Amino acid sequence: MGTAAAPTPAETTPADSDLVRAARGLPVSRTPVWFMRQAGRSLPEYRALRAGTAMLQACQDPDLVTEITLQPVRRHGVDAAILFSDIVLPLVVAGVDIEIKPGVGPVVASPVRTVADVDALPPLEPDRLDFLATAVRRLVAELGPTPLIGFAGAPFTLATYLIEGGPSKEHARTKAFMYAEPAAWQRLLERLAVSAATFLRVQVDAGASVVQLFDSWAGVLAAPDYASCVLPYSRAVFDGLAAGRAGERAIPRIHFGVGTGELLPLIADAGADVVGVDWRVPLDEAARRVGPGYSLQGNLDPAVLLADRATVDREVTRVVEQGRAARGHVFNLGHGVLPETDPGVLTHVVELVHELSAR
Ligand code: 1CP
Repeated sequence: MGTAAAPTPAETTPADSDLVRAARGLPVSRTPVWFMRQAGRSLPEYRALRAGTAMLQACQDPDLVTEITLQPVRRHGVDAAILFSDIVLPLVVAGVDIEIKPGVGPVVASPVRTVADVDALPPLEPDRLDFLATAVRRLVAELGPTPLIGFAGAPFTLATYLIEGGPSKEHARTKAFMYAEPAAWQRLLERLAVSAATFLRVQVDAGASVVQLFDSWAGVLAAPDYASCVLPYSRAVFDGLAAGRAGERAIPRIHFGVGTGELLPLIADAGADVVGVDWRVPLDEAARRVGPGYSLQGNLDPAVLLADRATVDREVTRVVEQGRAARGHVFNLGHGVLPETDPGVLTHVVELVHELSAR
C-alpha cells in the first residue's frame, strides 16, 4: 500500500474514485462495490423501460443506454456504472446477423464453421459507433464523480458464440475448431481482438474511466491451451488500448472469466490491473495465485443473494475480509446478478460493504 491518503468521496473525480484507486492498488476510503449485470432484469424500472424494444435495439439507442445504465447507480449507490450494452454488439454493428433471444441469449444466424466463414466476417468500422460515443459522453456528464466502466467481450468468448451459433455448455465445436483449424482460429481471434479494441477505444476516448474485458467462458480451457490459443489475442486487445494518445495515463483494466481458478496467473499476465474471480476460489487464495502485482474483483456467489439475510451478511463479510489479502479489492459478485434477485438485497450489500470497509 502507498502512503497517499484517500480523498473523501465528496471531493473525488472519476480518475480519483475508490474504484480506480483500488484497481491501481492505492488506498481507498471504502472498498468500492458494483455488480456485474447490475442493470437489467432484476430491476422493475429496467423491465418497464425495455418493454417493446429488442435488446440489441436498446443497446444502440443513446437515450435508453444512458437511462438503463444510470438506474442501478441511483437505486443502489454503487461505486461504478457499467455501460449498458452486450458483448455481441460490435459484431452486430459490423453487420453479423445476431439476435438476442429472450431467455436464451445471443443466437447467430450463420455460425462460423470454415475458413471461408472467418474471411467473410465484416470488419467493425469505427464510424458506425457514433451512438456509443454519444451515450458514453452523456453518461460521463450525468455521473459526475462516479466512474463509468466500459467493456468488451474477449476474442475467445465471442468466438464461442460465433462458432456454436448460440449459448453452449461444453463449447465442444469451438474447441474442435481451435484444435483442428489453427490458422483459421488465429485469423478469427485476431479479427475479434481488433474489433474489441475498436469498441473499447471509442468508450475510453468518450470518457470511460475503467475497462473490463469479459472472457466469461475461458474457464473451459486447460491452462496450456489458454496460454497458446487465447491469451495472445486478449493481450492484443489490451495492447491496442495502451497505444493511445501520447502522455495518456493507462486506464485501469479488469479481466474477468468464470471457472478460471487454474488460469488466474495467465488472466493477470494478459495485461490486467484487476483480475476477476468467480466464487470458486476464495480471494486470499486468488491473491496468492496472481501475486502482489494485481488487484482482485469478486467473488460473492450470486446465489447467496437469494438466501436469508444472516447468510448474505456472513458471506459478504467473509469476502470483504479475504479481499484484504489482495493489493486492492473491488467488491463484486463471482458472475452476474441473477434475474430473480431482490433489488433490496443488492442495495443492502452496497451499504454493508461500505460499512465494513470504511476507515
Ligand atoms: O432482454 C434482456 O434483458 C436480455 C438480457 C441481457 C442483458 C440485460 C443480455 C442478453 N445482455 C444484457 C446486458 C449485458 N450483457 C451487460 C450490461 C451491463 C451490466 O452488467 O449491467 C453486460 C456487461 C453484458 C455482457 C455479456 N453478454 C456477457 C459477459 C458477461 C457474463 O455474463 O458473463 C455475456 C456472456 C453475454 C452474452 C449474453 N447476452 C445476453 C445473455 C442472456 C447472454 C448469456 C448467454 C449465455 O449463457 O451464453
